[in-house]
Amino acid sequence: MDADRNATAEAAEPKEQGVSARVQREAVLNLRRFIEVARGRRNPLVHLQHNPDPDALGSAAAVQALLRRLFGTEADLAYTGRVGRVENRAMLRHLEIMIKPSYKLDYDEYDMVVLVDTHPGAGTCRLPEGVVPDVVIDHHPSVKAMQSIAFPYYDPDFGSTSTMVGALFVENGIPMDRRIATALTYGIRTDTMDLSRGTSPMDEHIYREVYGRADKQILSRIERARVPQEYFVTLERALRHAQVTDFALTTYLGTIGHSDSVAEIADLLFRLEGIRWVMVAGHAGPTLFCSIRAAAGRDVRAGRVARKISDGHGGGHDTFAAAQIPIPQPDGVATEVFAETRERFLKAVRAKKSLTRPLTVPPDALTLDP
Ligand SMILES: [Mn+2]
Repeated sequence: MDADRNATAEAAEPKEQGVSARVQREAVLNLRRFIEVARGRRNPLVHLQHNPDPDALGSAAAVQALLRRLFGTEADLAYTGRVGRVENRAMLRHLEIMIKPSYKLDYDEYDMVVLVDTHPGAGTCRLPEGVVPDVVIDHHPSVKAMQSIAFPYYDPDFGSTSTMVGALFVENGIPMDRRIATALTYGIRTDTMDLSRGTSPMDEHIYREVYGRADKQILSRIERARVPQEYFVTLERALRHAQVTDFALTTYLGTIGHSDSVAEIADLLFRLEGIRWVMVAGHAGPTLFCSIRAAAGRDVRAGRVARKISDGHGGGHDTFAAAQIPIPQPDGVATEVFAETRERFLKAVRAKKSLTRPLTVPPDALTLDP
């Protein structure tokens, strides 16, 4: 067995060396460009993706630590939306990551803006009108040009933004404390589903480095964070409303406390055997939030489906995506917008509507009321 493992390790080595040589070359150049832009700036701001996820939180905390180490400056971290998921709130607490609501800040007071885990023009970017970031660090596929950005560190080959920021540290020999290593580990882990989706060898390489330095106790505390009763109320509704149509599962959560619930439930329901597509929706205020999951395959483009069902108010990756659909005000009815969105989704993924069955309850018990 040990011999086997050694043989595998040897066979993997040349490829691994190629990857790490490339990552290192690029990380050296990227750090140089980052320093060129950041040098002399006394008051930097890191602006996060809307409704920041662990990848946004981890990479932002790491950029803050990088600026502190390079220039001795203290960057503020600004966010819009909410940090909803309990794991993500536990991450903020245990890793002492301080984020400030964007509306409380005066952007004129900052002399540099770094945008992380999103980019101008993306649905998840809520930079105030007129603010042009100096640096953009992101891995989300983009169709927008970034000519106006002094340093666009942008590469959709990476599985997470945390990998990209981690590479700046690791490949340039910049010391990283346990707190930041733990934050980046959790960022990479969640964005790539434990290195199983949208991952490149670069992610594996950087992950190994940061995981080695991470605080495993804290990681486990974050992952096993307690959930409020509300979570089970939402889960029950998700199961009751779930319908399996051919190879696609759809469900409606009714009113949700925070937009992360749709993603959380989508991940859970995607485990159903035989399913290739999942769409979970719920509404908060005048918006229907949708989360989409897809099994990887030829011509599978979840991001495109998200854009299609939302007339451009969505996007994402090939196997996971999200959309925010406005509910017409003042008379729009969320359940009707959901029913319409579901139709468009099933059409977009070409699921046969005649093959519809409820996931758990008999059809006559099906109602979209909460
Ligand atoms: Mn990300």
